[in-house]
Amino acid sequence: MSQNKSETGGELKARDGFTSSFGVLAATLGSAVGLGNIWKFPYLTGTNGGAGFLVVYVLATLVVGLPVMISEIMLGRKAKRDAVTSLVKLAPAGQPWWLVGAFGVLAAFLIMAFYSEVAAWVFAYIFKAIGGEILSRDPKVTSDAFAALISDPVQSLLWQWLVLALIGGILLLGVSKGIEAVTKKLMPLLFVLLVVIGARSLMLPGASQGLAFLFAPDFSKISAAVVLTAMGLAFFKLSIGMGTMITYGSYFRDDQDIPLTTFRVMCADLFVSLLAGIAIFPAVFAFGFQPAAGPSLLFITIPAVFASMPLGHFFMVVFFVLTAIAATGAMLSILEVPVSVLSERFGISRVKSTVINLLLLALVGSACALSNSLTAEFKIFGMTMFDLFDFVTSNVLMPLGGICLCLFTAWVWGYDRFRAALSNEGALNNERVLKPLFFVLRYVSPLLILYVMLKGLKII
Ligand code: VAL
Repeated sequence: MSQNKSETGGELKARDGFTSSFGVLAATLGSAVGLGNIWKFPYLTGTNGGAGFLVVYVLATLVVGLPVMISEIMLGRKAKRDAVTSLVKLAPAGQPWWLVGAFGVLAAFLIMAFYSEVAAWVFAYIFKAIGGEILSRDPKVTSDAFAALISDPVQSLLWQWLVLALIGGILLLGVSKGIEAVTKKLMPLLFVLLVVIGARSLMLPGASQGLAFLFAPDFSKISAAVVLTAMGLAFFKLSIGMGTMITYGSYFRDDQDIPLTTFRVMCADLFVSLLAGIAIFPAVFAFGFQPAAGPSLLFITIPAVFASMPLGHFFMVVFFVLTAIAATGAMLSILEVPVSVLSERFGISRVKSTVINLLLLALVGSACALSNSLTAEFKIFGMTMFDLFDFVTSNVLMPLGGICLCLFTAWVWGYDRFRAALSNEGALNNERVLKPLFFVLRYVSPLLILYVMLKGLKII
Protein backbone atom coordinates (compact mmCIF):
# COMPACT_ATOMS: atom_id res chain seq x y z
CA MET A 1 0.00 0.00 0.00
CA SER A 2 1.38 3.41 -0.86
CA GLN A 3 1.34 5.95 1.90
CA ASN A 4 1.19 9.62 1.09
CA LYS A 5 1.86 11.58 4.21
CA SER A 6 -0.80 14.21 4.62
CA GLU A 7 -1.93 16.56 7.27
CA THR A 8 -5.40 16.28 8.72
CA GLY A 9 -6.47 18.51 11.53
CA GLY A 10 -2.87 19.48 12.22
CA GLU A 11 -1.55 15.93 12.62
CA LEU A 12 0.39 13.91 10.13
CA LYS A 13 -1.54 10.87 9.12
CA ALA A 14 -0.79 8.10 6.64
CA ARG A 15 -3.19 8.36 3.73
CA ASP A 16 -4.38 5.32 1.88
CA GLY A 17 -3.84 5.28 -1.89
CA PHE A 18 -3.78 3.12 -5.01
CA THR A 19 -0.64 1.03 -5.20
CA SER A 20 0.22 0.18 -8.81
CA SER A 21 -0.25 1.98 -12.07
CA PHE A 22 -2.52 -0.78 -13.31
CA GLY A 23 -4.43 -0.60 -10.04
CA VAL A 24 -5.12 3.10 -10.68
CA LEU A 25 -6.37 2.37 -14.17
CA ALA A 26 -8.50 -0.55 -13.02
CA ALA A 27 -10.05 1.32 -10.11
CA THR A 28 -10.82 4.41 -12.20
CA LEU A 29 -12.30 2.19 -14.85
CA GLY A 30 -14.14 0.35 -12.11
CA SER A 31 -15.75 3.65 -11.18
CA ALA A 32 -16.61 4.62 -14.75
CA VAL A 33 -17.95 1.26 -15.91
CA GLY A 34 -21.15 0.33 -14.18
CA LEU A 35 -24.88 0.41 -14.62
CA GLY A 36 -24.37 3.54 -16.67
CA ASN A 37 -23.00 1.38 -19.49
CA ILE A 38 -25.11 -1.69 -19.15
CA TRP A 39 -28.43 -0.27 -18.01
CA LYS A 40 -28.56 3.50 -18.62
CA PHE A 41 -26.74 3.86 -21.93
CA PRO A 42 -28.89 1.29 -23.78
CA TYR A 43 -32.18 2.55 -22.38
CA LEU A 44 -31.42 6.22 -23.04
CA THR A 45 -30.20 5.39 -26.55
CA GLY A 46 -33.46 3.49 -27.03
CA THR A 47 -35.72 6.26 -25.78
CA ASN A 48 -33.85 9.03 -27.61
CA GLY A 49 -33.86 7.63 -31.11
CA GLY A 50 -30.70 5.51 -31.39
CA ALA A 51 -27.60 6.42 -33.39
CA GLY A 52 -28.18 10.20 -33.42
CA PHE A 53 -28.15 10.16 -29.63
CA LEU A 54 -25.00 8.04 -29.67
CA VAL A 55 -23.20 10.61 -31.84
CA VAL A 56 -24.14 13.47 -29.51
CA TYR A 57 -23.14 11.41 -26.50
CA VAL A 58 -19.70 10.65 -27.95
CA LEU A 59 -19.19 14.33 -28.76
CA ALA A 60 -20.21 15.35 -25.25
CA THR A 61 -17.80 12.79 -23.81
CA LEU A 62 -14.90 14.18 -25.84
CA VAL A 63 -15.52 17.91 -25.61
CA VAL A 64 -16.92 18.13 -22.11
CA GLY A 65 -16.38 14.85 -20.29
CA LEU A 66 -12.72 14.27 -20.94
CA PRO A 67 -11.45 17.77 -20.01
CA VAL A 68 -13.56 17.92 -16.85
CA MET A 69 -12.42 14.45 -15.82
CA ILE A 70 -8.76 15.35 -16.29
CA SER A 71 -9.20 18.51 -14.28
CA GLU A 72 -11.02 16.73 -11.43
CA ILE A 73 -8.38 14.03 -11.10
CA MET A 74 -5.63 16.64 -11.27
CA LEU A 75 -7.16 18.76 -8.50
CA GLY A 76 -7.71 15.72 -6.32
CA ARG A 77 -4.17 14.49 -6.76
CA LYS A 78 -2.73 17.91 -6.06
CA ALA A 79 -4.71 18.42 -2.85
CA LYS A 80 -4.77 14.77 -1.71
CA ARG A 81 -7.94 15.37 0.20
CA ASP A 82 -11.66 14.59 0.03
CA ALA A 83 -13.84 16.44 -2.51
CA VAL A 84 -14.66 19.37 -0.21
CA THR A 85 -11.30 19.83 1.53
CA SER A 86 -9.45 19.61 -1.79
CA LEU A 87 -11.19 22.73 -3.01
CA VAL A 88 -10.77 24.48 0.34
CA LYS A 89 -7.08 23.76 0.12
CA LEU A 90 -6.54 24.78 -3.49
CA ALA A 91 -8.77 27.87 -3.64
CA PRO A 92 -7.54 31.33 -2.63
CA ALA A 93 -8.42 32.08 0.99
CA GLY A 94 -11.98 33.23 1.52
CA GLN A 95 -13.37 32.09 -1.85
CA PRO A 96 -16.20 29.57 -1.48
CA TRP A 97 -15.10 27.07 -4.16
CA TRP A 98 -15.58 24.29 -1.62
CA LEU A 99 -19.28 24.61 -2.44
CA VAL A 100 -18.52 22.84 -5.72
CA GLY A 101 -17.29 19.89 -3.68
CA ALA A 102 -20.33 20.12 -1.45
CA PHE A 103 -22.67 19.97 -4.45
CA GLY A 104 -20.66 17.00 -5.67
CA VAL A 105 -21.35 15.28 -2.37
CA LEU A 106 -25.06 16.01 -2.76
CA ALA A 107 -25.02 14.65 -6.32
CA ALA A 108 -23.16 11.51 -5.21
CA PHE A 109 -25.66 10.95 -2.41
CA LEU A 110 -28.72 11.34 -4.64
CA ILE A 111 -27.21 9.14 -7.36
CA MET A 112 -26.46 6.47 -4.81
CA ALA A 113 -30.09 6.60 -3.64
CA PHE A 114 -31.48 5.45 -7.00
CA TYR A 115 -28.40 3.62 -8.29
CA SER A 116 -28.49 1.24 -5.35
CA GLU A 117 -32.04 0.32 -6.33
CA VAL A 118 -31.07 -0.52 -9.91
CA ALA A 119 -28.20 -2.53 -8.46
CA ALA A 120 -30.77 -4.19 -6.22
CA TRP A 121 -32.68 -5.38 -9.30
CA VAL A 122 -29.46 -6.77 -10.74
CA PHE A 123 -28.68 -8.68 -7.55
CA ALA A 124 -32.24 -10.01 -7.42
CA TYR A 125 -31.88 -11.07 -11.06
CA ILE A 126 -28.91 -13.27 -10.20
CA PHE A 127 -31.29 -15.43 -8.23
CA LYS A 128 -34.06 -15.24 -10.78
CA ALA A 129 -31.50 -16.31 -13.37
CA ILE A 130 -30.43 -19.27 -11.24
CA GLY A 131 -34.05 -20.30 -10.82
CA GLY A 132 -34.50 -20.09 -14.60
CA GLU A 133 -37.86 -18.31 -14.35
CA ILE A 134 -36.80 -15.39 -16.57
CA LEU A 135 -35.15 -17.50 -19.27
CA SER A 136 -37.68 -16.82 -22.01
CA ARG A 137 -37.85 -15.31 -25.49
CA ASP A 138 -41.40 -14.15 -24.88
CA PRO A 139 -41.52 -10.37 -24.21
CA LYS A 140 -44.57 -10.87 -22.02
CA VAL A 141 -42.86 -13.36 -19.71
CA THR A 142 -39.72 -11.27 -19.18
CA SER A 143 -41.69 -8.00 -18.83
CA ASP A 144 -44.06 -9.51 -16.29
CA ALA A 145 -41.18 -10.90 -14.23
CA PHE A 146 -39.53 -7.48 -14.08
CA ALA A 147 -42.80 -5.70 -13.25
CA ALA A 148 -43.44 -8.20 -10.44
CA LEU A 149 -40.05 -7.46 -8.91
CA ILE A 150 -40.13 -3.68 -8.99
CA SER A 151 -43.71 -3.41 -7.81
CA ASP A 152 -43.05 -5.57 -4.75
CA PRO A 153 -42.14 -3.19 -1.92
CA VAL A 154 -40.64 -5.85 0.33
CA GLN A 155 -38.29 -7.27 -2.29
CA SER A 156 -37.33 -3.80 -3.54
CA LEU A 157 -36.40 -2.60 -0.07
CA LEU A 158 -34.65 -5.72 1.12
CA TRP A 159 -32.47 -6.02 -1.96
CA GLN A 160 -31.52 -2.38 -1.75
CA TRP A 161 -30.53 -2.65 1.88
CA LEU A 162 -28.54 -5.79 1.18
CA VAL A 163 -26.68 -3.96 -1.57
CA LEU A 164 -25.96 -1.03 0.73
CA ALA A 165 -24.67 -3.35 3.44
CA LEU A 166 -22.38 -5.07 0.95
CA ILE A 167 -20.92 -1.81 -0.30
CA GLY A 168 -20.41 -0.62 3.27
CA GLY A 169 -18.53 -3.82 4.08
CA ILE A 170 -16.15 -3.42 1.16
CA LEU A 171 -15.55 0.26 1.93
CA LEU A 172 -14.64 -0.59 5.49
CA LEU A 173 -11.77 -2.72 4.21
CA GLY A 174 -10.13 0.51 3.02
CA VAL A 175 -9.34 2.03 -0.33
CA SER A 176 -6.56 -0.02 -1.79
CA LYS A 177 -7.43 -3.37 -0.29
CA GLY A 178 -11.13 -3.13 -0.96
CA ILE A 179 -11.62 -1.21 -4.15
CA GLU A 180 -8.44 -2.08 -5.95
CA ALA A 181 -8.58 -5.79 -5.25
CA VAL A 182 -12.19 -6.28 -6.25
CA THR A 183 -12.17 -4.29 -9.46
CA LYS A 184 -8.78 -5.35 -10.77
CA LYS A 185 -9.69 -8.99 -10.93
CA LEU A 186 -13.13 -8.83 -12.42
CA MET A 187 -13.29 -6.10 -15.05
CA PRO A 188 -11.66 -8.15 -17.82
CA LEU A 189 -14.21 -10.93 -17.38
CA LEU A 190 -17.06 -8.54 -17.99
CA PHE A 191 -15.50 -7.40 -21.28
CA VAL A 192 -15.22 -10.99 -22.46
CA LEU A 193 -18.77 -11.90 -21.58
CA LEU A 194 -20.18 -8.82 -23.28
CA VAL A 195 -18.31 -9.78 -26.46
CA VAL A 196 -19.83 -13.28 -26.30
CA ILE A 197 -23.37 -11.95 -25.81
CA GLY A 198 -22.86 -9.33 -28.52
CA ALA A 199 -21.71 -12.02 -30.97
CA ARG A 200 -24.78 -14.11 -30.22
CA SER A 201 -27.09 -11.15 -30.52
CA LEU A 202 -25.59 -10.25 -33.91
CA MET A 203 -26.37 -13.72 -35.23
CA LEU A 204 -30.08 -13.45 -34.44
CA PRO A 205 -32.41 -13.11 -37.43
CA GLY A 206 -33.25 -9.42 -37.88
CA ALA A 207 -30.12 -8.28 -36.05
CA SER A 208 -29.29 -5.79 -38.80
CA GLN A 209 -32.26 -3.63 -37.84
CA GLY A 210 -30.84 -3.30 -34.35
CA LEU A 211 -27.42 -2.41 -35.72
CA ALA A 212 -28.94 0.23 -37.99
CA PHE A 213 -30.81 1.67 -34.99
CA LEU A 214 -27.54 1.91 -33.07
CA PHE A 215 -25.23 3.09 -35.83
CA ALA A 216 -27.19 4.81 -38.63
CA PRO A 217 -27.91 8.30 -37.27
CA ASP A 218 -31.19 10.06 -37.76
CA PHE A 219 -30.73 13.55 -36.39
CA SER A 220 -34.37 14.53 -36.74
CA LYS A 221 -34.97 13.23 -33.21
CA ILE A 222 -32.31 15.44 -31.64
CA SER A 223 -33.81 18.23 -29.54
CA ALA A 224 -32.19 20.46 -26.92
CA ALA A 225 -33.52 18.15 -24.20
CA VAL A 226 -31.95 15.15 -25.94
CA VAL A 227 -28.59 16.91 -26.12
CA LEU A 228 -28.82 17.68 -22.40
CA THR A 229 -29.64 14.04 -21.68
CA ALA A 230 -26.60 12.92 -23.71
CA MET A 231 -24.37 15.36 -21.87
CA GLY A 232 -25.77 14.25 -18.51
CA LEU A 233 -25.01 10.67 -19.51
CA ALA A 234 -21.42 11.66 -20.32
CA PHE A 235 -21.06 13.10 -16.79
CA PHE A 236 -22.70 10.07 -15.25
CA LYS A 237 -20.58 7.67 -17.25
CA LEU A 238 -17.24 9.23 -16.40
CA SER A 239 -18.26 9.75 -12.75
CA ILE A 240 -17.65 13.50 -12.97
CA GLY A 241 -19.46 16.42 -11.38
CA MET A 242 -20.18 14.19 -8.38
CA GLY A 243 -16.92 14.51 -6.49
CA THR A 244 -15.86 10.99 -7.39
CA MET A 245 -12.95 11.80 -9.65
CA ILE A 246 -11.61 14.43 -7.23
CA THR A 247 -11.71 11.79 -4.52
CA TYR A 248 -10.15 9.10 -6.71
CA GLY A 249 -7.59 11.61 -7.97
CA SER A 250 -6.52 12.09 -4.37
CA TYR A 251 -5.51 8.42 -4.28
CA PHE A 252 -3.56 8.67 -7.57
CA ARG A 253 0.19 8.15 -7.57
CA ASP A 254 2.27 11.23 -8.25
CA ASP A 255 3.94 9.69 -11.29
CA GLN A 256 0.69 8.61 -12.97
CA ASP A 257 0.12 10.22 -16.39
CA ILE A 258 -3.34 11.71 -15.80
CA PRO A 259 -4.33 12.72 -19.36
CA LEU A 260 -3.28 9.33 -20.72
CA THR A 261 -4.99 7.34 -17.97
CA THR A 262 -8.15 9.40 -18.38
CA PHE A 263 -8.16 8.93 -22.14
CA ARG A 264 -7.77 5.18 -21.76
CA VAL A 265 -10.56 5.01 -19.21
CA MET A 266 -12.83 7.05 -21.48
CA CYS A 267 -12.14 4.79 -24.49
CA ALA A 268 -12.64 1.60 -22.51
CA ASP A 269 -15.81 2.97 -20.97
CA LEU A 270 -17.21 3.90 -24.37
CA PHE A 271 -16.27 0.50 -25.69
CA VAL A 272 -18.19 -1.25 -22.90
CA SER A 273 -21.24 0.92 -23.60
CA LEU A 274 -21.10 0.05 -27.28
CA LEU A 275 -20.76 -3.63 -26.46
CA ALA A 276 -23.82 -3.40 -24.25
CA GLY A 277 -25.66 -1.67 -27.10
CA ILE A 278 -24.59 -4.39 -29.54
CA ALA A 279 -25.74 -7.05 -27.09
CA ILE A 280 -29.14 -5.47 -26.60
CA PHE A 281 -30.44 -3.73 -29.74
CA PRO A 282 -30.23 -6.58 -32.28
CA ALA A 283 -32.16 -8.68 -29.76
CA VAL A 284 -34.71 -5.93 -29.21
CA PHE A 285 -35.65 -6.02 -32.89
CA ALA A 286 -35.24 -9.78 -33.32
CA PHE A 287 -37.68 -10.60 -30.52
CA GLY A 288 -40.12 -7.74 -30.98
CA PHE A 289 -39.30 -5.69 -27.87
CA GLN A 290 -39.70 -1.92 -27.86
CA PRO A 291 -36.39 0.03 -28.09
CA ALA A 292 -38.04 2.82 -26.12
CA ALA A 293 -39.06 0.54 -23.25
CA GLY A 294 -37.13 2.73 -20.79
CA PRO A 295 -35.38 1.59 -17.59
CA SER A 296 -36.73 -1.97 -17.97
CA LEU A 297 -34.94 -2.52 -21.32
CA LEU A 298 -31.91 -4.42 -20.01
CA PHE A 299 -33.95 -6.61 -17.69
CA ILE A 300 -36.51 -7.68 -20.25
CA THR A 301 -34.30 -8.03 -23.33
CA ILE A 302 -31.13 -9.70 -22.10
CA PRO A 303 -32.90 -12.85 -20.78
CA ALA A 304 -34.32 -13.36 -24.28
CA VAL A 305 -30.82 -13.37 -25.78
CA PHE A 306 -29.72 -16.01 -23.30
CA ALA A 307 -32.85 -18.04 -23.90
CA SER A 308 -31.73 -18.40 -27.50
CA MET A 309 -28.15 -19.48 -26.98
CA PRO A 310 -26.47 -22.72 -25.95
CA LEU A 311 -25.62 -22.82 -22.24
CA GLY A 312 -27.80 -19.70 -21.97
CA HIS A 313 -28.91 -20.49 -18.44
CA PHE A 314 -25.35 -20.66 -17.19
CA PHE A 315 -24.23 -17.55 -19.10
CA MET A 316 -27.20 -15.56 -17.86
CA VAL A 317 -26.23 -16.21 -14.25
CA VAL A 318 -22.63 -15.21 -15.02
CA PHE A 319 -23.85 -12.07 -16.80
CA PHE A 320 -25.88 -10.82 -13.85
CA VAL A 321 -23.07 -11.68 -11.43
CA LEU A 322 -20.61 -9.64 -13.49
CA THR A 323 -23.05 -6.77 -13.90
CA ALA A 324 -23.54 -6.79 -10.14
CA ILE A 325 -19.77 -6.59 -9.74
CA ALA A 326 -19.49 -3.69 -12.20
CA ALA A 327 -22.27 -1.91 -10.31
CA THR A 328 -20.41 -2.59 -7.08
CA GLY A 329 -17.19 -0.98 -8.36
CA ALA A 330 -19.16 2.08 -9.41
CA MET A 331 -21.08 2.31 -6.13
CA LEU A 332 -17.88 2.03 -4.13
CA SER A 333 -16.62 5.12 -5.92
CA ILE A 334 -19.85 7.06 -5.45
CA LEU A 335 -20.16 6.30 -1.76
CA GLU A 336 -16.49 7.02 -1.21
CA VAL A 337 -17.31 10.70 -1.83
CA PRO A 338 -19.55 11.38 1.21
CA VAL A 339 -17.67 8.84 3.34
CA SER A 340 -14.30 10.52 2.79
CA VAL A 341 -15.74 14.02 3.29
CA LEU A 342 -17.30 13.08 6.59
CA SER A 343 -14.22 11.27 7.87
CA GLU A 344 -11.47 13.58 6.60
CA ARG A 345 -13.21 16.92 6.79
CA PHE A 346 -14.99 16.36 10.08
CA GLY A 347 -12.51 14.00 11.66
CA ILE A 348 -15.05 11.21 12.19
CA SER A 349 -13.66 7.67 12.01
CA ARG A 350 -14.03 5.90 8.67
CA VAL A 351 -16.18 3.23 10.22
CA LYS A 352 -18.59 5.74 11.75
CA SER A 353 -18.68 7.79 8.58
CA THR A 354 -19.54 4.73 6.49
CA VAL A 355 -22.27 3.65 8.89
CA ILE A 356 -23.83 7.13 9.06
CA ASN A 357 -23.89 7.43 5.29
CA LEU A 358 -25.38 3.99 4.83
CA LEU A 359 -28.14 4.62 7.35
CA LEU A 360 -29.02 7.90 5.67
CA LEU A 361 -28.97 6.21 2.29
CA ALA A 362 -31.20 3.39 3.47
CA LEU A 363 -33.68 6.08 4.48
CA VAL A 364 -33.51 8.36 1.43
CA GLY A 365 -32.97 5.45 -0.96
CA SER A 366 -36.21 3.82 0.24
CA ALA A 367 -38.15 6.57 -1.50
CA CYS A 368 -36.52 5.40 -4.76
CA ALA A 369 -36.90 1.72 -3.96
CA LEU A 370 -40.64 2.20 -3.44
CA SER A 371 -41.13 4.45 -6.47
CA ASN A 372 -42.80 1.63 -8.37
CA SER A 373 -45.01 0.56 -5.49
CA LEU A 374 -45.94 2.39 -2.28
CA THR A 375 -44.65 5.86 -3.25
CA ALA A 376 -45.54 5.62 -6.97
CA GLU A 377 -48.12 8.37 -6.62
CA PHE A 378 -45.84 10.69 -4.68
CA LYS A 379 -44.45 12.95 -7.39
CA ILE A 380 -42.57 16.24 -7.58
CA PHE A 381 -42.59 18.03 -10.97
CA GLY A 382 -44.51 15.00 -12.22
CA MET A 383 -41.65 12.63 -11.34
CA THR A 384 -41.31 9.85 -8.79
CA MET A 385 -38.34 10.15 -6.42
CA PHE A 386 -36.40 7.66 -8.50
CA ASP A 387 -36.89 9.70 -11.68
CA LEU A 388 -36.43 13.03 -9.90
CA PHE A 389 -33.06 12.14 -8.36
CA ASP A 390 -31.90 10.77 -11.70
CA PHE A 391 -33.08 13.88 -13.56
CA VAL A 392 -31.74 16.45 -11.11
CA THR A 393 -28.31 14.88 -10.82
CA SER A 394 -27.70 14.34 -14.55
CA ASN A 395 -29.33 17.49 -15.85
CA VAL A 396 -28.58 20.05 -13.15
CA LEU A 397 -26.11 19.13 -10.42
CA MET A 398 -23.40 17.40 -12.47
CA PRO A 399 -23.39 19.93 -15.33
CA LEU A 400 -23.27 22.80 -12.82
CA GLY A 401 -20.40 21.10 -11.03
CA GLY A 402 -18.66 20.66 -14.39
CA ILE A 403 -18.97 24.37 -15.22
CA CYS A 404 -17.59 25.40 -11.84
CA LEU A 405 -14.65 22.99 -12.12
CA CYS A 406 -13.74 24.36 -15.55
CA LEU A 407 -13.95 27.91 -14.21
CA PHE A 408 -11.90 27.09 -11.16
CA THR A 409 -9.16 25.28 -13.07
CA ALA A 410 -8.85 27.68 -15.97
CA TRP A 411 -9.60 31.06 -14.39
CA VAL A 412 -8.59 30.70 -10.75
CA TRP A 413 -5.88 28.07 -10.67
CA GLY A 414 -4.26 29.10 -13.92
CA TYR A 415 -2.14 27.58 -16.66
CA ASP A 416 1.19 27.38 -14.83
CA ARG A 417 -0.11 25.29 -11.98
CA PHE A 418 -2.25 23.25 -14.39
CA ARG A 419 0.79 22.47 -16.52
CA ALA A 420 3.01 21.69 -13.56
CA ALA A 421 0.42 19.36 -12.06
CA LEU A 422 -0.38 17.52 -15.28
CA SER A 423 3.18 17.19 -16.46
CA ASN A 424 3.97 15.62 -13.09
CA GLU A 425 6.11 18.62 -12.12
CA GLY A 426 8.17 18.39 -15.31
CA ALA A 427 8.58 14.63 -15.61
CA LEU A 428 6.25 14.44 -18.60
CA ASN A 429 6.56 16.72 -21.58
CA ASN A 430 3.13 17.15 -23.09
CA GLU A 431 2.71 20.85 -23.75
CA ARG A 432 1.15 20.14 -27.15
CA VAL A 433 -1.72 18.42 -25.38
CA LEU A 434 -1.95 20.73 -22.38
CA LYS A 435 -2.30 24.06 -24.20
CA PRO A 436 -5.35 23.09 -26.29
CA LEU A 437 -6.79 21.26 -23.30
CA PHE A 438 -6.52 24.38 -21.19
CA PHE A 439 -8.17 26.43 -23.93
CA VAL A 440 -11.09 24.00 -24.02
CA LEU A 441 -11.41 24.15 -20.23
CA ARG A 442 -11.26 27.93 -20.24
CA TYR A 443 -13.78 28.69 -22.96
CA VAL A 444 -15.33 25.78 -24.81
CA SER A 445 -16.52 23.37 -22.09
CA PRO A 446 -18.03 25.87 -19.63
CA LEU A 447 -19.89 27.82 -22.29
CA LEU A 448 -21.10 24.70 -24.00
CA ILE A 449 -22.31 23.07 -20.79
CA LEU A 450 -24.09 26.26 -19.78
CA TYR A 451 -25.76 26.66 -23.15
CA VAL A 452 -26.86 23.02 -23.38
CA MET A 453 -28.16 23.11 -19.83
CA LEU A 454 -30.18 26.31 -20.18
CA LYS A 455 -31.55 25.29 -23.57
CA GLY A 456 -32.32 21.72 -22.46
CA LEU A 457 -34.15 22.93 -19.36
CA LYS A 458 -36.02 25.48 -21.53
CA ILE A 459 -34.66 28.42 -19.53
CA ILE A 460 -33.56 30.14 -22.75
N1 VAL B 1 -19.92 5.97 -13.79
C1 VAL B 1 -20.67 4.97 -13.10
C2 VAL B 1 -21.64 4.30 -14.02
O1 VAL B 1 -21.70 4.59 -15.15
C3 VAL B 1 -21.29 5.52 -11.84
C4 VAL B 1 -20.27 6.00 -10.86
C5 VAL B 1 -22.31 6.59 -12.07
O2 VAL B 1 -22.34 3.44 -13.68
